[in-house]
Amino acid sequence: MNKQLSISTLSSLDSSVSTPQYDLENTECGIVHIGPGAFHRAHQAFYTEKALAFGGDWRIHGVSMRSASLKEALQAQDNLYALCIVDNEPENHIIGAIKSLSTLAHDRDEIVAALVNRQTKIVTLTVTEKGYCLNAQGHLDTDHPDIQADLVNQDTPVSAVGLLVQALKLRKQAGYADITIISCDNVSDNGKKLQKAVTEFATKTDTSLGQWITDNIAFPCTMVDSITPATEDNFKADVAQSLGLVDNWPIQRESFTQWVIEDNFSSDRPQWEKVGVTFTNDVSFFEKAKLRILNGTHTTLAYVGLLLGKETVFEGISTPSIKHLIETLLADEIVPSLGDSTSFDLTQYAQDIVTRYENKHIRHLLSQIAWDGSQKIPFRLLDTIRDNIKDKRSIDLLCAAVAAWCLFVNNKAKLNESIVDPLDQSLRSAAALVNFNPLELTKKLLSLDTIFAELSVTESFKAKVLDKVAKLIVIQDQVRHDPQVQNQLNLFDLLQGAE
Ligand code: CS2
Repeated sequence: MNKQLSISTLSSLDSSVSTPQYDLENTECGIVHIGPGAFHRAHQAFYTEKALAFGGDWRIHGVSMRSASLKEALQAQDNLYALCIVDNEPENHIIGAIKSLSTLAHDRDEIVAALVNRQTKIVTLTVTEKGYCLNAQGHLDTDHPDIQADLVNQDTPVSAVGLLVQALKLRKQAGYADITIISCDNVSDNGKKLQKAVTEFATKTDTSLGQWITDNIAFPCTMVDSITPATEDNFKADVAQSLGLVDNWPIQRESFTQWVIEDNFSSDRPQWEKVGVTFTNDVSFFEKAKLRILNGTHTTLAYVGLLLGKETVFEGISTPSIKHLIETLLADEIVPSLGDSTSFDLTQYAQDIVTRYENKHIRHLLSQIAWDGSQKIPFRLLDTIRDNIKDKRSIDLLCAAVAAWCLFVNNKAKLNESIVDPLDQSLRSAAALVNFNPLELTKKLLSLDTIFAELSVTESFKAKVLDKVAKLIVIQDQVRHDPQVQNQLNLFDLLQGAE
């Protein structure tokens, strides 16, 4: 039986495994991270791990807003975990950056103390799109049940926004700011939107607090990128065999990783620039390109691929008709929406992303990417559609992706399967109300201004999505009848064309 990964068993690891290059016992926390999921542990924690070798008390106190599972899993191993780079040249890293873990439901006082601690200089967040409680206009959604609860119970917030405001209020009372709050989620203008949500919430409770936050706290925008699939049981077994130690929750990711941060801090920070992080005055082009080219095609692959019975990104991109659809979507609709760039070869960037999808070592489930569609589609597809309508470019395949989401919702509802999405109940209720008629459901979904904003009353857009739903229903039925037919399908031709 293998021993457990821990500080005391690190010395048993093969020399090819990288281990913490700083004093684990005596390096304190300088960062609080909210939402320590797989992506944080594969990306920001990786960069911070490497930056810790250059000194400073920059270990991380992780705060889980909902589940205690990570804290329970890692407490047996000194919060160490393996990060496995699964690519043509695999690497194994033991990450020690996370020093402590708390769960809001059980450790609230500990969490607030960490956020108010003068030594805490950075708060980073990966709470996913839904964690910001934003409305379709990018402002705080004051109708959100968590926000409504937190405005009443300001000392026991359940939202990340409410928790941040509580901490900043206490720091203001203590007489110091000296902290930078960094969103690391796939949200356009993520730092600006987080700042808006936090200051709008604070101002509702105390105008002077809202102004103090505006004047003293930096919310830099970022672009984050590394494909990080969820950990499955067979991967854990592989890691145990490879390391010779048991890791209760190892993480895997591709070798490609990128972190671009706006150089706007109201505190000191780790020496991230020494380990590959890009600092710039304007993140917007990096972020827009990545959100649209990678995340836009990821979401398209997820819903179109699932309709055709695919399970992973690799399977989807390996299907000629799907790859042709993705490449045409990029060339004709997404890349042109970004305009010309003198410093960025967008065509090459897009090709590189398709190549990343063809990484046979990565088992990235389409069902995972399909989570939270109502929260992702606005950033990944709708902003591109808006630009293309304005500039009179095609939106055919973008509308096909929206249509595939509508059909996905109907399929899940019809099977009475829950949808991982904050709107699960209302989406499935809407489908039931129209007796699971996909075209009727699509009309209902497109009328949701909380998702589609002004597109919910843009008739040309809605007509095109309905046309694509009708075409996808035919394709889905053909594939269900004869799975082999998909290799003869030319999705692009089938989906193109006026409604
Ligand atoms: C994916 C992202 O699950 C998803 O929605 O599109 O997590 C994607 O893997 C990352 O943004 C890649 O950087």
